[in-house]
Amino acid sequence: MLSDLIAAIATAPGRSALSVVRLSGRDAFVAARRVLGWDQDPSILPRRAILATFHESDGTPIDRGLVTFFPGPGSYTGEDLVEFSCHGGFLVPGQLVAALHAAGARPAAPGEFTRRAVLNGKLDLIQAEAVGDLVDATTRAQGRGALRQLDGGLSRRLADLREQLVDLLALLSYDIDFPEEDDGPVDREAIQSLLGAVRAGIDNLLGTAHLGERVRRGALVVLAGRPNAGKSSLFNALLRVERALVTEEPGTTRDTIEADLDLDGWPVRLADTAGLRDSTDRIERLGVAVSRRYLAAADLTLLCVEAGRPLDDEETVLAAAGATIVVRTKADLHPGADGLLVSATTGAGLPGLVRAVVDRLFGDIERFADLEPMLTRERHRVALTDADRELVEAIPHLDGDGDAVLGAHHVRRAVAALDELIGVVDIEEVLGAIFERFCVGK
Ligand SMILES: Nc1nc2c(ncn2[C@@H]2O[C@H](COP(=O)(O)OP(=O)(O)OP(=O)(O)O)[C@@H](O)[C@H]2O)c(=O)[nH]1
Ligand SMILES: [Mg+2]
Repeated sequence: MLSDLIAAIATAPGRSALSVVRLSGRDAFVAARRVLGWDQDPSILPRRAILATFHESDGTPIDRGLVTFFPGPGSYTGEDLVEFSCHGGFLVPGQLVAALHAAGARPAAPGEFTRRAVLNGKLDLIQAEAVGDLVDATTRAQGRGALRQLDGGLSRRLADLREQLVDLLALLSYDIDFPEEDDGPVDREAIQSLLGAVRAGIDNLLGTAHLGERVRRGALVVLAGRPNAGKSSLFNALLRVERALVTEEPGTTRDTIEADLDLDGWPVRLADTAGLRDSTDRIERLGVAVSRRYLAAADLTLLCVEAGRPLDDEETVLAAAGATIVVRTKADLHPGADGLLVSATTGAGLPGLVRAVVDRLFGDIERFADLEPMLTRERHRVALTDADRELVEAIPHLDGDGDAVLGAHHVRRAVAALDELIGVVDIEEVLGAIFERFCVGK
């Protein structure tokens, strides 16, 4: 099915050597030919770049570049699609899009190309999300994860689970339709073990959600500790730029400062906080309250304590809390002290700290990733939790005395939850939520 014709610039705006403009939908080739000034179809070779001149509707040349025709369904969107490579910058791509609009296309909405790819079965929803994640990725780990998801690993795993549930439904309907069959009732143990297998599969996937979401969004690492402990200095050293103010005066940092950081290929959001102490200064007190909120939300806390100084009571409590690494700061001033020693001044110990942080946050991934594709979004987690809840509700109805009709009803709802997740049912609403965050031309 070909839908109305859309056009948009697919590359980022601004000065650049090249830019790509996409055109997709009904009569895409007709509109393209008008812009190319071709009266008729000079035997288009699918998926081959052709050197051509692009024109405004009055015939004025805009640029000379490459044009590639992708006849549907063998295109990204599944429709007839044309890609123009033109020179970048502010003028040419805009003129080219305007010419395509004059030739009958309308501006594409954000994510509309990928949305069409989903509607035409070229990608499922999980893969479409991965397209967005790959474009948004800033670290190697995020890129790897998105690519694996785009490759269909998670989709296949979910489709397997769905298929097992459909098998289960078939067994149940047989039981409902032919309860008195001579063969005897459907084997209850087979039903229970199939259900158990699906629940175990769901459980394994849910076990990956925590890390998958952490990789996609970046882990929140909070620098905390007493005033003057060297938090802001460490923040700057890790960022390799003087971002936060540093002074010898305790209580320098008031507002929490955040920065995205690529730690050895892993995504981290690093936060520098106000030093923890009871202060009479109103503004500093507000800052400390914010620090505590960050501490509560942290995936990992780096508790900064000057080397050689024993931990006080509050630090001892914080150090014992789950995800905390005690970092011994200003090591250059305290040679021979114990612990994870770092010096923001000399840079000593920083590589070891980075390794420790990455290992604590992401160390489990290698173990997981080989076994299961990972869930990367709350949407995935919620859908699988819903599916599992339905299966739990089905259990009491699936033994010999239960109501198989009711059991089947719950299993069907579990299938529906998976369908919505993969995107095989009426998904307009889900699509809307996913694609509104895409950029135009994707
Ligand atoms: N010699 C040495 N001095 C350091 C080091 N790190 C920080 N300092 C000094 O310690 C003082 C406090 O550093 P900050 O980074 O501002 O400490 P902070 O923990 O952010 O302090 P507040 O924002 O007040 O909570 C400054 O005078 C820094 O120059 C270090 O590794 N070595
Ligand atoms: Mg500070």
